[in-house]
Amino acid sequence: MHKKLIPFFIIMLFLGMSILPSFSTQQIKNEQVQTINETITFSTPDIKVNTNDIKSSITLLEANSYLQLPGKPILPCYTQTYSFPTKTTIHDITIQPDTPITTTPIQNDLTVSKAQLPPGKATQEIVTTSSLLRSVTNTLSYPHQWYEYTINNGIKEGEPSLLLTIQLYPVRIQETQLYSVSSFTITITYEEPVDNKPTNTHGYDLLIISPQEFIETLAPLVDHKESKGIATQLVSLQDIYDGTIFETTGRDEAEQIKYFIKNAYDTWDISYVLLVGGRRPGIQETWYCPVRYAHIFWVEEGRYVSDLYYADLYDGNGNFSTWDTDENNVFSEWKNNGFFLDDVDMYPEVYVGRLPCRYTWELQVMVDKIIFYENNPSSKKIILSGGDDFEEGPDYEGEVACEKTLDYLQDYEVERVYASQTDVTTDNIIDALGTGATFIHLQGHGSPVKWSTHKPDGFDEWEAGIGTYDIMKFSNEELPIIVIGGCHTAMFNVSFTNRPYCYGYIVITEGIAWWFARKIDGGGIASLGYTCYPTGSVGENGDLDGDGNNEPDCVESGYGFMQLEFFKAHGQENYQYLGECWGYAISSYLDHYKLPATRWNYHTIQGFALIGDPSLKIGGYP
Ligand SMILES: [Ca+2]
Ligand SMILES: [Ca+2]
Ligand SMILES: [Ca+2]
Ligand SMILES: [Ca+2]
Repeated sequence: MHKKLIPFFIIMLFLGMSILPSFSTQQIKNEQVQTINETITFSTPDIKVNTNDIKSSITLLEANSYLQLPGKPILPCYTQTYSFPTKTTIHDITIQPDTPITTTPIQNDLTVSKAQLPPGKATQEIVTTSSLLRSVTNTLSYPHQWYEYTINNGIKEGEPSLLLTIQLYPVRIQETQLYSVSSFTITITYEEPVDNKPTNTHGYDLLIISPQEFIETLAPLVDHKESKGIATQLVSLQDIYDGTIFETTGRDEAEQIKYFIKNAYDTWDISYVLLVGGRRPGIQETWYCPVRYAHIFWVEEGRYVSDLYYADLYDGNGNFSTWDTDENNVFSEWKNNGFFLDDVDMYPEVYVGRLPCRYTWELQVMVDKIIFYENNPSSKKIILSGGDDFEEGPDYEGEVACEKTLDYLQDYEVERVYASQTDVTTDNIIDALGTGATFIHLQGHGSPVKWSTHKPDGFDEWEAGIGTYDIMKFSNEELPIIVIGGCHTAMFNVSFTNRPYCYGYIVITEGIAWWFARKIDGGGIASLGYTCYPTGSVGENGDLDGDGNNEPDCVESGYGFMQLEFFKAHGQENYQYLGECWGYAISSYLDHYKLPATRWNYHTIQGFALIGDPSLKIGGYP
């Protein structure tokens, strides 16, 4: 559903004025109609003068979120997500900032937000112009509205849900005045569906989609999954394109696959989708199992692969989530110097992972590894490795994020390979790993072929880290799930002829996340990383994730937050299947950072990829 934004161009206009959503109110006489009525109150905002730079910053006691747009003042705001059973009809949403609006003069320029950049680029460009307060708010108030909201369809606590996220802006500025309100009244009128249960009789848990070449190799995996109680349906791409099972719908192969997944979700109530097949060898880009490119330009990156496309089946209107709402055949589009064109829901309904194999032998390795893994219970052990990722900020961000993992995995044995204590090298990580572990969490900088970090304050040099060819050295018996925090670490559209972001390092045919997962005799069982630039967060600008505990921003937003939500899903929320943890992380990130729409957060969400089996039982079956 499109966000309803109410722009205000002259701030005096809305003094005392009612704010009505831009859709019509219906006459409601149904007994099923329910109403949420809520008042959210705020203290008087505090304008603090920072003694070090004679700039002011604005704080608000109840804020649980911050508006941080580059070059503009950092403003406290408030986010809340309401969840309803899926197919709930929302009849009306009224969000009313209560009068009076208080006006306070701002004496100093405000601290402005720095440009959001990916890890590794975060130190290069910082906006410091002192007169920005006036320049951004000369004629328009900032932000331009008191609130915005978005309605999406996804999964909350295991149930298909309609998710309404409201972002309130109780503090706004114009020129040198601060405008604030002490409360908002929110009224939501909605109607839950009468019967929400799927009516299918032939349910499946796992759908495996594969080209014909790989079908035979997957047969033992289907048998194994069935033996563990995971009802599995294996379907060839040809069957999807030919309409053998469900009628073929869609403008191209990727959309036909997505419609098939939607039909399987509706009819069979599937939870997991395993896509089998990567890029075919060769100069031309062709795929064993097609991909969808998202087109949100950020930094120098104009497009990137997003398998989240296949997981986000429905939007907040209950319609098929096309990712191309302006219908120009460019998906998830936000050009370099243009507007945000496609309204993308992004909340997953199913959990999607991919084995981007090119050869039958690679797939055979993965099938054997998954069966071995699930039949052999794991230790409870984690390897953490990181260093100092950003030149600015007092923290060693990679180490801080790694340590935070232990908040969620409290009974785990831990081995640390931190740049502040030792050299971050493949050999040291292999020593720490020993015979194996449940997880490896690497947090730092990446490329399709390399992961590394820096020693504290040693930004001119790189630690040796792990390169693609170092993966040959791993000979562990127990197979960890590897979370590789860094840019492009899960890129799987690389080839001999397509090697962006590799900086002349090494000639490769496949990415580091996939090589880790499909290593023969050792390595991992699955990897998570990014198919594009995610955003990094550095420094300290408040309790960005709004959990009431102000921590360094590197664990509260950006890629650090995403990865930690993955660990939280398993360790704290008790999700047992790999794909559920991936989906939890994506959904939580969306709850916090879908609004306001920003290029860097959309990259981070759409790029976070699971290279592995989404139905994998973490730690194996007992
Ligand atoms: Ca489009
Ligand atoms: Ca969705
Ligand atoms: Ca926090
Ligand atoms: Ca913080």
